[in-house]
Amino acid sequence: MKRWMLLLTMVCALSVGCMAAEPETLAAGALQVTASFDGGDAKIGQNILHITVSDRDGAKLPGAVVTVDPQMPTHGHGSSETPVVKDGGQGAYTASPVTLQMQGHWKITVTATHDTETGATVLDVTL
Ligand SMILES: [Cu+2]
Repeated sequence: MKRWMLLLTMVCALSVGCMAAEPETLAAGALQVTASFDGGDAKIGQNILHITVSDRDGAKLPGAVVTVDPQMPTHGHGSSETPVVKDGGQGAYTASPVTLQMQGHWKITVTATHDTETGATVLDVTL
């Protein structure tokens, strides 16, 4: 498990995506989860989140259970709406509405579960 995470970190460091300005990070877990806001940037109000889920070998993974949990850590509350996640097939998922109802710092945790494996990514957004 530890060796896998080290490998993941190395792969991540070598890829262009991780060096881009996108607020995207890989968190621990066997599944690889990416998430990006429709149109590039999050805005106050309702957003759409595009999510991909891959297995540890990078193969796209449909049929995962994906949840999106937006929280404001400094305010101690979450979103005013619960995002609905749709499986678009071939490892692509869409969450809507991802409602960020006020200015400030949001942490949006995207978690995927497939059989016994999980993976997550956390988006840091300041509006
Ligand atoms: Cu708040």
